[in-house]
Amino acid sequence: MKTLVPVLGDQLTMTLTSLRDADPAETVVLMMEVGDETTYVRHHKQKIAFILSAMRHHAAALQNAGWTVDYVRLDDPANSGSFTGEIARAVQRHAPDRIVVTEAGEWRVVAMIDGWQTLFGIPVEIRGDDRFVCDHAEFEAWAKDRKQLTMEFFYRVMRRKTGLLMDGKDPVGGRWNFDKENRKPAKADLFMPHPHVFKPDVTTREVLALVAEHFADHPGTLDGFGYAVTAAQAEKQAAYFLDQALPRFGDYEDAMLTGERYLWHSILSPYINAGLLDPLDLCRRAVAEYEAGRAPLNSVEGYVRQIIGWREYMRGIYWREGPDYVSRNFLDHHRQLPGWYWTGDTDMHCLKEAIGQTIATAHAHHIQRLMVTGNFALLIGADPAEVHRWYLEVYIDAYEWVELPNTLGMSQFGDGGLLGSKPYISSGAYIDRMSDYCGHCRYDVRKRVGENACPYNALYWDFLHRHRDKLGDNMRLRMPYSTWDKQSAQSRNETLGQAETFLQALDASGPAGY
Ligand code: FAD
Ligand code: DLZ
Ligand code: SF4
Repeated sequence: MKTLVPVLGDQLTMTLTSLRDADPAETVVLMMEVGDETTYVRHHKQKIAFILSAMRHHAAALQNAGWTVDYVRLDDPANSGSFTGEIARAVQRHAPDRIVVTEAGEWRVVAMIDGWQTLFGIPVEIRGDDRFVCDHAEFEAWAKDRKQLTMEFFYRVMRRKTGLLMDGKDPVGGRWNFDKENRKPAKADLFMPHPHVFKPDVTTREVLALVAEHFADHPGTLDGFGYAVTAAQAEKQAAYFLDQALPRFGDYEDAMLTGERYLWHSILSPYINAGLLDPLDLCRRAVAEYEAGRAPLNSVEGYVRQIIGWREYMRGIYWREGPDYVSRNFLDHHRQLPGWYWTGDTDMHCLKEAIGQTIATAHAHHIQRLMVTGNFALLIGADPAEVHRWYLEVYIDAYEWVELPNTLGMSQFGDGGLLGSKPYISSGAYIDRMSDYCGHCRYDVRKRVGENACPYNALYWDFLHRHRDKLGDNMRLRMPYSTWDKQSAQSRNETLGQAETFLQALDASGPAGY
């Protein structure tokens, strides 16, 4: 039976479920570079370059392994520009008896695939994606009937399921979570690891030229593009992380330093999410580092938790909450992001660093995303759907299934607290504690009012004041509300005035850059 197997840009895995029992002699693998995917948001130039180059390299790897691959390039004059249009053309070319596809990672693409059987009049088999530890039914079984979907409890289920860091029924080290040991600020260090920079080969250079020509108006720069684009290169970065960075990953997980983009993070998310690396294999190897005495438990547990905890949990939430999750706006926020979110051109040093490196590399680490750009967007009352679009555009690892719950849920409290019991907000004090940013800033992090007062400070109190009706009863915000209430009326008014002046100036600085 002749089978057409479409392989999407985040399915670059040799053992994909759609290919697993296929007969190479009876199968045509279809890979499609299409305008719809490159422009449904204005992806960062390096994100497009990474995905297209990795797709082209993966097609070559599949061919070397004996598969017949029909590859449609973006600049093919006959390219229809959409997955469905390309399936239609491929059905004409190959006259398959059926289509087999691994489920897509986005509601948008799921809806397209759901239409194919009727449209093309042949059976379409959609297979589960077992590159994840937890499937949809298992997440649903865990989540149903729970009032609060606490990640920590889900994580324990995943620890038991995978056996990672388990000593029989008990967690290794006697605790499930060693995060208390993971909140150290970092200092510049000569021995700090730096991720590999992979010199673009002929294929990547062709893609870089294509992206430069077709996506000149997208955010970011292509200068210095050095991401891995093959499974072998991604593996090289994985081995480097496990050897060089994992031992201090935990200690400095929340730290931020001027000019240091990566610290002890793995920089593996683009490869895991595109399918070039197996997340469970990485966890097993991290645990082996602990068992061999080469990495401490706080680091290894922290790493494992990010992958089988947070990553799986975010995916579960995305599929459980459905396609309209994107339009939730619990706090009724409608402000546009300032244009400098697309340039980094601001005098707030923390934001300049986080956005600057995002524009330069399409990457920022978790605390920059959560407590610098996310925190600021939440404090100013930015529209969560627009904030979601920004994160989906600018980060190389961003696909909606993982980006949306992180942004709209965790960072912007758009779902009213499904993922966290309180909003991730802070004044400048948190950023000062976890980074050296404030020492390089024209603003004074200790001041709440006045010309050079750190904007986060007044905005923080203004946020709490504005949302008292929705957040005032939140037990975890009792302390800050009580601190606010103890202020004199004059001091509170000065703070609110300071925030209002700042927000007016922000609005006057012009609309979003893109
Ligand atoms: P490390 O710090 O080395 O962490 C190890 C791994 O854990 C990562 O490679 C990643 O696979 C996983 N991980 C860690 N935290 C999370 C998380 N919260 N959710 C899912 N996986 C996690 N991650 C994405 O992969 N894609 C996104 O689009 C994305 N958007 C985000 C948006 C916001 C607002 C926030 C706050 C976080 C977002 N994250 C996203 C999570 C996290 O920031 C990135 O996974 C991480 O920065 C990737 O860099 P790294 O590989 O060096 O991670
Ligand atoms: C993100 C992306 C981009 C920029 N381009 C393509 C593409 O041209 N072809 C493709 O197959 N996939 C691309 N992707 C990834 C898809 O958007 C992703 O596979 C779907 O959203 C399903 O998760
Ligand atoms: Fe950011 Fe405020 Fe610190 Fe400046 S003073 S770096 S704006 S937190």
